Amino acid sequence: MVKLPHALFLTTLVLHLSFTLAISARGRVPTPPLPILPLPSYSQLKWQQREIIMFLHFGVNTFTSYERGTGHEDPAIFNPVGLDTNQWVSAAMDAGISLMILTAKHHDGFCLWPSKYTDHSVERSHWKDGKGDVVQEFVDAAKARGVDVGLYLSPWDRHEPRYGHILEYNEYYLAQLQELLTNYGSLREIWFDGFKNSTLNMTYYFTEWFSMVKELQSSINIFSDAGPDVRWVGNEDGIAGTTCWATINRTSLSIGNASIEGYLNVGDPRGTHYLPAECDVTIRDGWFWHKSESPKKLSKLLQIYYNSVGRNCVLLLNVPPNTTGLLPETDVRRLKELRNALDTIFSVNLAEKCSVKASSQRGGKDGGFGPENVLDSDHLWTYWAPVDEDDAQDHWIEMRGTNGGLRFNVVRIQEAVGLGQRIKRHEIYVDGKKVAQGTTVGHKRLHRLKGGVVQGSVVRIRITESKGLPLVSSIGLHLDPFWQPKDVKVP
Ligand code: FUL
Repeated sequence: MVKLPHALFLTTLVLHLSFTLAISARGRVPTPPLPILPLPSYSQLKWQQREIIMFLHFGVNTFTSYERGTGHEDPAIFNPVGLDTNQWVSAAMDAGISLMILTAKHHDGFCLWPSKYTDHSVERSHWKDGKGDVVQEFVDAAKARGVDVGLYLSPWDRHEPRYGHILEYNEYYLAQLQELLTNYGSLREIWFDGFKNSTLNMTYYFTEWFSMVKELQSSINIFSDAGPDVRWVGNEDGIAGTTCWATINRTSLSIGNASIEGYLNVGDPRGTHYLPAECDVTIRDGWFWHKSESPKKLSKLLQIYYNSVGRNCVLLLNVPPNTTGLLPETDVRRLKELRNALDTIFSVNLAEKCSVKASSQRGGKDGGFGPENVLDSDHLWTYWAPVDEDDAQDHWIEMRGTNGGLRFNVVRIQEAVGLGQRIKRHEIYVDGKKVAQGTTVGHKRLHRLKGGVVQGSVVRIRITESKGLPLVSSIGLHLDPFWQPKDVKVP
């Protein structure tokens, strides 16, 4: 018979042992690697996943056919008798777009909402006898269908007499900003255009404006040449640098400074801030609607997509409403064509049918960081990670076609940017032959192969240089039927 003190001792020993074992068993589950700073914010990650955002330039310029109004326009000319913001939203949704940004006020100073601080607005137009509010109709239509909204409010104002009087104008601008940020619910992006072309001396109090924005809406992204959440890409052609870091030194940036356009285009591997670039470009020649213009060809839009989204940026595509207040049918059709083309190219990933292996994998087999993660549907939080000790700087991942050869002309690579942008250089091989190489990857890197369609059975992606260990979240091999480089015979 066991005496009581002995029984207690034994029970304690058993409990202690099983606890220790449990801890050590847990202790063997491989943990995610440490991130490499700077990291994106939650709102930046969400923004980057949108890939395409719709921009809408609308105002008195739509009726005068100017690109930059003088500020002397008579508000009475603004009369979009058939305005239908539902049609705008339908066009965006059909194109797979989840965020739309409207010019609440452009450089001419005319306000699309009845601002109480000026009468240079819809209030003095004939539209709805001066009782309408375009911003409200836009927001209502979008929100009713689950589409997010953002607004553009031009700092340069050619109408407002306070412009040029620094304190008064800054207060006026801030007052309008507060109207927009408090009366229309949640906004996902606010656009501060750095452009001004004025002889008047004007300093903008961006610091105060930005602080007020964040105070009123915490999940909003602020766009300007210099962020703080989204930066300009340095041109209005939809072209990011072939090297494009989401990181940059914010202290080297200033708003409206043409000399930093190159730096904005490329970013900085040693950047202290995560500040990804947005590529604004218009579907037509002008930002505003002009009768004589027509939308860009599908091939041009696809090229823009590859050069922006395919280079770690977001594409902000402007589609201007016409004088009726509708998006032109030609443009709506082109948007649909773009969506269909993107779906055709990217809905099939030939790599999914491949067996996949890598140079090494964190935590070994079944550790949770294996190369199979690049073929699942999560393009952010499941990823392939090599082992920590592997400092050979030749990390690779290989896909082998199971049923005969692979035939593709686009390679997609995505990094687990939630843990920091890392890859500096990479190369792509098909059956041992190099078919493409590049530098940064980031959220998404697309290679349209210069040699056209390749056929082969083993595709190897080598990461030859990175900040710390590379973490690859997704890989795709795609066939783009719209891509036929000149002078290349299709096999
Ligand atoms: C520029 C403006 O001057 C254009 O009119 C347009 O709004 C574009 C998006 O930004 O700076």
